[in-house]
Amino acid sequence: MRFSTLLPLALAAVPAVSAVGKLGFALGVKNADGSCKSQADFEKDFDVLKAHADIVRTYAAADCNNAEAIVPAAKKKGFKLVLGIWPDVPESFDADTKALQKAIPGNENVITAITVGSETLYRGNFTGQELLQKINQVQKMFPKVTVGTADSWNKYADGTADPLIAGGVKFLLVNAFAYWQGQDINNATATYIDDMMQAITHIQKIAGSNADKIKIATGETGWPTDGGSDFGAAKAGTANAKKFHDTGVCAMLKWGVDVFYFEAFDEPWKPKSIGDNGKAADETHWGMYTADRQPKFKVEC
Ligand SMILES: *[C@@H]1O[C@H](CO)[C@@H](O)[C@H](O)[C@H]1NC(C)=O
Ligand SMILES: CC(=O)N[C@H]1CO[C@H](CO)[C@@H](O)[C@@H]1O
Repeated sequence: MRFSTLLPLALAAVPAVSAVGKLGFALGVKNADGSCKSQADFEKDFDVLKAHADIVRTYAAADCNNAEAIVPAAKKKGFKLVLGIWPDVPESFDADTKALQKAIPGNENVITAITVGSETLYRGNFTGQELLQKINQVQKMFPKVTVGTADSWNKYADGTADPLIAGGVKFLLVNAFAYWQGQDINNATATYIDDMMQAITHIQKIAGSNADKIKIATGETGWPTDGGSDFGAAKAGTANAKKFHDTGVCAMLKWGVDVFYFEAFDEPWKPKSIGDNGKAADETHWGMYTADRQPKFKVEC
């Protein structure tokens, strides 16, 4: 019910960037055995993903030295990149900015943006003002590249990210997981759309007449497949992942919002993490594809 009443509102709120949104992927930088992906590995990834997309994002440029390997792979295969800096501690901030300073100059044509941080506001690691300073610092280093961040939808909706919007940041990725909100699959699309709506309408309100200059996209969304953990009413399973993709992700794309699907391939090397409910959660079954690049379900919009 809520879904259908939201439809016209959503259409009105979505910035008129393009008729149809573009799909992209969050892409891991390690092979199944935990070794670092080489340029050739990234090229194999792109050969599979090109059926759906021509853009991927990674998170911390120095992690596995991925910037150096992925930039030439993207150039060769016609992909665009969103590369990342992990600003939480000075060591990673420095290593990632150095990696980007090596990888980006001369290759700006394949770099859509740099993200400074992933959910740093959600983790309470920075205030909006502190994150804005980091973003501005990186923007000065890369004057030709768009610099922004990725954070959880509720940190945009509740005003925590307002200093970024008021401070002129032009690239804001919004992460929204109905799964981590413990939603039943049958309410997952409504929840995802509501999350994005809340984030987008708040960003547009704060941005005012500058709203159409800000690129807003889903930075991460997805659903774990067979072998994944359940989270409350949110049940892992390949059929549910397909359902979430084919309804939720497709609806968002249809409305003209770009979506980075989390994630492209399973990452079996990942350790179990402790979820908000204190239980160990499996994070190795979120891929649209298996680690050896086999499709798990028919992707249909
Ligand atoms: C279903 O999703 C909507 C939108 O997020 C939410 O308001 C509602 O509480 C959800 N229903 C349940 C049973 O959690
Ligand atoms: C600026 C700041 O608060 N940095 C902290 C971010 O979180 C890491 C741990 O994940 C801390 O070590 C940093 O001090």
